[in-house]
Amino acid sequence: VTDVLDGVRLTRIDHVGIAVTNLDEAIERYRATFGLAVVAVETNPAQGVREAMLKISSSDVATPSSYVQLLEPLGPDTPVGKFLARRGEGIHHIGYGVEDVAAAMEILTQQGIRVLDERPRHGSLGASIAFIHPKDLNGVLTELVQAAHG
Ligand code: V0V
Ligand code: CO
Repeated sequence: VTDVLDGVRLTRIDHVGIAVTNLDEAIERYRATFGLAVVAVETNPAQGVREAMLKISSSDVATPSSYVQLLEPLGPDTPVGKFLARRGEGIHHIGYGVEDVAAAMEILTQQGIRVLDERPRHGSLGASIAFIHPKDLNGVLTELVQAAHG
């Protein structure tokens, strides 16, 4: 259980989002370098991306996996398209796990943190997600991830 004074409880690092210019080449690079398995490649028009989730498997079965998320923009006037034009390829956001993304959004809004979404959005692998403005978290675009199936 969380409350406003304690803030939002983060459960884990779900994924690191990396902006890339060519998704297929980036997938091959990360596969060849780390042997990561591609568990999903999805187009998300609402977020303006085609993205791949590459699984970092934990050796401890009790620990949930985390992911590298490779993000290719669908066009220049999208969050990742603007980021690439401004900064080039690199870390775009970090996604933290939360138990209840809607509850988390409410707590953060009450704290005066700018939540960029009015309601949870569809994320990869069936997750519910919401973004927090980078200027309110020390320059880091931050995503809250409520995974599918709890
Ligand atoms: C922009 N800025 C960033 C940033 N993007 N700072 C850190 N990390 C980023 N990724 C800074 C930028 O340098 C400017 O700072 C300022 O914010 C305004 O930038 P802008 O280019 O004018 O961009 P805005 O304001 O139009 O949009 C920035 C925000 C936007 C963050 C509001 O990108 C957004 O709503 N992002 C959330 C959605 C998203 O990113 N979706 C793609 C991932 P200065 O120069 O003024 O100091 S989708 C995903 O992860 C999914 C589907 C999933 O995980 O399942
Ligand atoms: Co993400």
